[in-house]
Amino acid sequence: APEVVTCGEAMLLLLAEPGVPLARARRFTGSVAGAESNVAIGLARLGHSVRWIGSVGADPAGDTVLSTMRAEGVDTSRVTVHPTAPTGLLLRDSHATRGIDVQYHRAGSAASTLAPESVHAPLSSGTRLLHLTGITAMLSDSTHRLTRYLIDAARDRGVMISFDPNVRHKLGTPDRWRAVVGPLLTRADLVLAGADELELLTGQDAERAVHTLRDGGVDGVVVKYPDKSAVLTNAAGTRTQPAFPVSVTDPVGAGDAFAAGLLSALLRGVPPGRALAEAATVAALVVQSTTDIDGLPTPAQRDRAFAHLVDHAE
Ligand code: KDG
Repeated sequence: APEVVTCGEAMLLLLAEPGVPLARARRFTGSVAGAESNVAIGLARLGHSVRWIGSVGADPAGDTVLSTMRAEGVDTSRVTVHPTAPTGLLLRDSHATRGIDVQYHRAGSAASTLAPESVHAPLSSGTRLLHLTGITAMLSDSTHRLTRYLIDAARDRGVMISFDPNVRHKLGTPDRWRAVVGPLLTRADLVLAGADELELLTGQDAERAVHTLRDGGVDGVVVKYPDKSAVLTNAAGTRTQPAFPVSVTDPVGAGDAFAAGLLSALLRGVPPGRALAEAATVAALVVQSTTDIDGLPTPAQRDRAFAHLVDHAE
């Protein structure tokens, strides 16, 4: 039975050659993107049993997504193949410093048709953690319902919920994000969010939002700041983890990598300070390689990088 369950849209990623703007790029690398599938792969590589719930089209892109998830050892038993709607597609470029150009082709995709009715027994008896992001809630009315259904199912069973709002402005106006995703935050046990995202979703500055969320029943809140530091506030207090100084090849996927690193540590009972440092290590590995997932480490690779980065940070 999977220890962790995630649910969301995984897309075929066409990644432009490094440093070349999307409109000028001639060569593209094929990979798989999707915040929740990234976290699923991250946790699977770190040795956890993970189920990813999603839907793909009956098309070659869907085959790529499914075979990639299966090759990573992720449980795809709840993934449906939609007979007519296509697999979502994402084109993007990558630069260390310039803004990244992202082009979605996902309106009406197979994943946007997901609904509570289409997912059979999402959680299993051994499931300890449900990880969700705001992206799924924003895809369509039915995926918004699915998100709330999964949250209810997890809460009924005492399964821990981690939630990353993952605000993507191309998916909706700030008002819509606030209306749809804002109310989901206090239903989670752990929230991982950028300071700007918390401000957008709660209308409060990040520090105040952390207190409001904790008063609303959220156990732990991780706020990620523009200087790339992360601050975890929970019952044990507040801890700050700076980002490790590494040279960035492709920053996309850092948040998902951080989430996978942190969730793995928490599932293993690692104390908060070390858990944050492991999360920052996994993020540092992902930004040093292209695509969202190439840099995601095995436990041995994480531990080796951890020793190296912590050494050099002192
Ligand atoms: O978290 C990285 C994601 O932004 C990327 O994989 C694609 O899920 C994605 C999205 O909706 O932007």
